[in-house]
Amino acid sequence: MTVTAPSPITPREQLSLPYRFEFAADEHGAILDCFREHGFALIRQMAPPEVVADLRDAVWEVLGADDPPAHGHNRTSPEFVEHSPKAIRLLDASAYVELNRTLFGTDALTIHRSFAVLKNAGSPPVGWHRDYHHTVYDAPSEPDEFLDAGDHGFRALWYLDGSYPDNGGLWLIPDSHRDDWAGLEGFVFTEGRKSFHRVGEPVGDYEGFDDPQMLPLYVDPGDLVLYDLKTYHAAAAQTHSLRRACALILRPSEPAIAVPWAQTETTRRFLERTPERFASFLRNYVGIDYGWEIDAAGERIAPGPGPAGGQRGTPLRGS
Ligand SMILES: O=C(O)CCC(=O)C(=O)O
Ligand SMILES: [Fe+2]
Repeated sequence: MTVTAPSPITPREQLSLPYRFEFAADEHGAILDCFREHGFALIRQMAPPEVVADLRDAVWEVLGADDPPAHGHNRTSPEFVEHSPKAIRLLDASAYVELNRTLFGTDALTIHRSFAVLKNAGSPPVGWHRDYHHTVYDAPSEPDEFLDAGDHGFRALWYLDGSYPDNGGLWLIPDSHRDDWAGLEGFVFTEGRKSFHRVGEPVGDYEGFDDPQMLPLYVDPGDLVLYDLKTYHAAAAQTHSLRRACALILRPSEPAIAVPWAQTETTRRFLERTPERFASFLRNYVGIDYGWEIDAAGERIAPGPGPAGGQRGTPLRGS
């Protein structure tokens, strides 16, 4: 593959950093060292093809089958695992579960949260952002602030149709998870360091891929992308084909985490129908209810028309 200047996309075979960031599924120590040091790691072929095939079907069934998205549209499900019995098959990717056991130092793991993304050709880029949801105001006002608040939280994404820089691909900025990361030269952060934009340009999440610190990832189906909640990332425009992605993120089963929302009906049904062999992963599972939010006075607001109930439309960006 040759690339003509000034394309910002580095050809796959030339992609290089002064350290290794691609690993085999059993290199736990090296994976976690890279993840902690540089804020990300790419693990090759961590899920077997039959699990990937089931997940691809699951994303399509949950987000596309009844009503395929039009050209240029994308959809997300913020509680993917609750909507398709095939989604939990990710727990049959034993290498993934083992990696989490090493990461957390315990065998007792619970599903923390899950989501799915379906993008059709023509979908716009996702601007640079981080998924970290710290509480900006006096008290948490949205569910993500309970689930994505931890200083050591992470995302673990499966790109089931792959992710490539010239077609909707995920890019990230190595080392940007560090609290002392200074930002890109010539850019300023937006409020709460959620994103950044060029000095002198309107405030907003930057959508360019033209700074040398930005790293394009080449992800094949079955590969796992692991990145810190504070690592800045973005996705290019989806020029052609469907792109299905999902996540099933784990955490230690104990201690239970406190959340202010009541169990949703979808969560209740999911817990009831999930086969016994996965029961240990459901201990202290809390689901998510986007209908929960509070106003400035701390009062609970009644569920609105948003993505509560688990359907479609949670923004892709982390804000
Ligand atoms: O790959 C993408 O489309 C963006 C993913 C992303 O930003 C996220 O899942 O937080
Ligand atoms: Fe994100």
